Amino acid sequence: MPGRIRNRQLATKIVEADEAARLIPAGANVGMSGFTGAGYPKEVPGALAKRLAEANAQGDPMKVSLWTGASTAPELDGALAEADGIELRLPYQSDPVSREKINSGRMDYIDIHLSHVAQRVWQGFLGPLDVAVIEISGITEDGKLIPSSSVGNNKTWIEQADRVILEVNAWQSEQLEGMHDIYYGTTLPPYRRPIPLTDPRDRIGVPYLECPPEKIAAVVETEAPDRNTAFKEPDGISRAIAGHVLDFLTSEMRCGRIPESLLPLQSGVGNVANAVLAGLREGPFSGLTAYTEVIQDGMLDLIDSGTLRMASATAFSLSPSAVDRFNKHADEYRSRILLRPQEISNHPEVVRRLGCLAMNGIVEADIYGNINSTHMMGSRIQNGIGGSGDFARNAYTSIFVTPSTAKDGAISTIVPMVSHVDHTEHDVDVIVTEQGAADLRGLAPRQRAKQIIERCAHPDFRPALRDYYERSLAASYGGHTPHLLDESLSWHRKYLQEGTMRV
Ligand code: 0RQ
Repeated sequence: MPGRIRNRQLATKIVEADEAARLIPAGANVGMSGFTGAGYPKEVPGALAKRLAEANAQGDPMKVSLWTGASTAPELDGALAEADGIELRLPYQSDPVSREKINSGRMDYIDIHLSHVAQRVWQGFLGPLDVAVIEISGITEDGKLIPSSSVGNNKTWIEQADRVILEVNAWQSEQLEGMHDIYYGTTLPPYRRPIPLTDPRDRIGVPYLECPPEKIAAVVETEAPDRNTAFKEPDGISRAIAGHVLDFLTSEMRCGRIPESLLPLQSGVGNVANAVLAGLREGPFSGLTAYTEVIQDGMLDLIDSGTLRMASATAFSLSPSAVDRFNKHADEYRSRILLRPQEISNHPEVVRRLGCLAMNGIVEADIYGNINSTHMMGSRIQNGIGGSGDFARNAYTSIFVTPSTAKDGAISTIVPMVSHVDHTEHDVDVIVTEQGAADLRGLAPRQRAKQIIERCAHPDFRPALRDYYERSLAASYGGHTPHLLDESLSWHRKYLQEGTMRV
């Protein structure tokens, strides 16, 4: 790994992953790097999982609590969950094995706004952080740490942990050096000052993570790639949703509410979000910027086409082909991409000041505009709220997107009452499905219900929604947000009992 560990003192701390994993005690709180499959440690988690599995097999159970930036990959979340080695997980995950353990009650999970994590740890609610395991792309001569393809909570983990294990990954482009902006100015009240960021392009920190050398207990070398799943080609439904979002943005621009360069974009992860980004290339927009969490393929395409001037995020989430493209041209992308700690990329103060346009996927919405982003049938968690709440509440305009049905049409994603609430009606401006867009701004609850049913619901479910709404108007206890409480969750109950919400 020539040139990656340029500091002599830290080069003496190189060990194998097994040895580093032995530094993590049973019951430890472990903060690992990683955000949406980028920049997570690749070697130590596997070695730790082996140790945990052996201890569990010998009847001497051993678990750790795992904190990250967001989701990681099968080699980290999957391996540790498979070994039954995670006591508590936070703040966001999307791993199928972890999901199964959480939903069967064998793993605790705290689903938390991504911008809140650092503060919660500083406040001490989660206990002390024993060990941090952080992937970096290199170490400078004077011991500064060059971050890799995500920043996430790494600054906080390094500051808070008793000891730090570094994984230096030579697979990551050397050209990442200089692409990061690590802000060391956040603090607890009453000492807080404004975050001096008024444009997504602003640099307010330094390009390196800092860590006192005596805290660094081990350095592990690796050359393993990030997870990198490919995106699906946008299907008809994603393209229709993207079309409605673009029509909405175009009309906002024509009304003079937003400029031709739009406002800084935030886009959630997934295929629909990627299709919306792809569609922006065809729209009448230019000189766009992004202030978001994740840079996915669609954003890179927008940079390549010259439509997007600059993107600020905390992580990449690229398909294998986009990673190749990025790694080949990282030098050119450096002037157009900035990666920041998630405390800053998702900071409510900054999101509000910049006036972001937020676009996020959902599980279901109800006829009054409340949103469930996380729980299937009210109880089974899918991923987590992630950063959607950080942006939705503080954005200039908050758009939520979803196909109007799920599970081959058996489920309506527009329901009388959501079975779990992540975003209240107060944080939801626009709901878009392949059927159309409901602009809820300035509307009272009964007006919203009509818009959502007529514009967003699938035609097969519209008559039943109208019927529910009409009967609620006649028989509800209150007329402001009419509901029939005996019936409001009956659509979910029907699905659980009969496998369909259809009448
Ligand atoms: O399940 O694959 O078993 O069929 O849910 O649904 O349509 O593939 O949707 O990948 O766009 O994810 C909300 C989960 C959508 C995501 C969610 C079933 C459906 C399928 C997945 P199957 P799709 P997507 C930035 C912002 C919260 C976090 C966030 C998410 C599976 O967007 O996690 O926004 N958002 N972060 O069949 C029952 C319904 C359903 C349903 C879909 N109503 N009831 N099942 N499904 N709707 C990123 C970060 O913060 C890191």
